[in-house]
Amino acid sequence: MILFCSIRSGWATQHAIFRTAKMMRKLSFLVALVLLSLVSFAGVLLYSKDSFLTYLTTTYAVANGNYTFSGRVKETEDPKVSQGTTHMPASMNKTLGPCTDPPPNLLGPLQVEFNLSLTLEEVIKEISPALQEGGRYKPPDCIAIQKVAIIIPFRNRHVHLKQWLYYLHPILMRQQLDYGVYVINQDGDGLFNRAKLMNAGYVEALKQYDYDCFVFSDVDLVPLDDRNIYKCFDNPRHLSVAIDKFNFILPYDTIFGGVSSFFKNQFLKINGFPNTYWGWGGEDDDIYKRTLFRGMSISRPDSETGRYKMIVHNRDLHNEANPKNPEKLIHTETTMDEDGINSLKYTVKEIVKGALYTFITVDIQAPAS
Ligand SMILES: [Mn+2]
Repeated sequence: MILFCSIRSGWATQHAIFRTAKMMRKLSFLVALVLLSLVSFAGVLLYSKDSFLTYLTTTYAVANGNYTFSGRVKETEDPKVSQGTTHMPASMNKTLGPCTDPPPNLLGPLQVEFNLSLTLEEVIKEISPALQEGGRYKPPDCIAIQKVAIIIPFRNRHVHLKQWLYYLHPILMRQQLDYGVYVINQDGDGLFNRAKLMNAGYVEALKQYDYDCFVFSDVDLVPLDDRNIYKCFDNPRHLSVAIDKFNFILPYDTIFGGVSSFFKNQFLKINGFPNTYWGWGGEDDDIYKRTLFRGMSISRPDSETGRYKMIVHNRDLHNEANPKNPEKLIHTETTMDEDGINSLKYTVKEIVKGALYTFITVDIQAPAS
């Protein structure tokens, strides 16, 4: 019995080993099957994810109509990397977050005196270390909320410009804007045309950088409060609402001169500014009417934040008040479609990238004064 059992158990053991081997073969077959299906499942997943992405990109491009191929490519890039490629090492950019709104280091009310004794060289020495060539700036430790081109229509006002630069650059830096300063200099001594120069400034600034906001400023206006942010808003903005020259009140409700800001799409919506207002006056009222005719309103800071100091000066030569300008305003609604950025003609004579600004001299075919 014992022997039998041992024989039997020996047989049983053999049998068991045989069964185990058979099971092992079965098992490894199963494992291989599972692995194979896992691999093919992963393949299907990857493929469908890819085609899903392609599908998304395509519908987005179609839905947005005017999206160009490069625009679509940009969409898929890492925004942090693409934002900073121009000026900073990639390793730094990875850690940059968006700048806070409002900016943290604003001072509020400011002291501004126009008896600045510094020479332009001294102003350059003081301010240019923080800037890139051509008067460009990006906040070093965060990504700016807007890319702003500051456009200054100009002729023969270098003394004013020096003071504007001295006061504005530090303010704009504290406002943490990704900005550039463009001084648009009218060539020759024909009649001055502020609005046409600003149109040319819009076009030229866009050739330099992908700006989304445009601030148009007279050269003689300096803000007295850095909470008046030089950026764009839901509606075109009038920034210079309380100027010392006008006892810090709006001279009239619809005034839109001095300093204003437009998003690119707001500017295009009104066909830019008129090109046909030669000499002083009227163009700012035309721009105001364009804005209303296109269903927008004027945004303004309060009269505390919007305080300005204006450099006192006599009316420039070749910029006398033009009596023809006010009557043109009656027709803005019909003229604005053919007089604007779509009819702008000028030639660039020279572009100089200085330490504090980009100086662009343009021939705007001005009539003799
Ligand atoms: Mn002035």
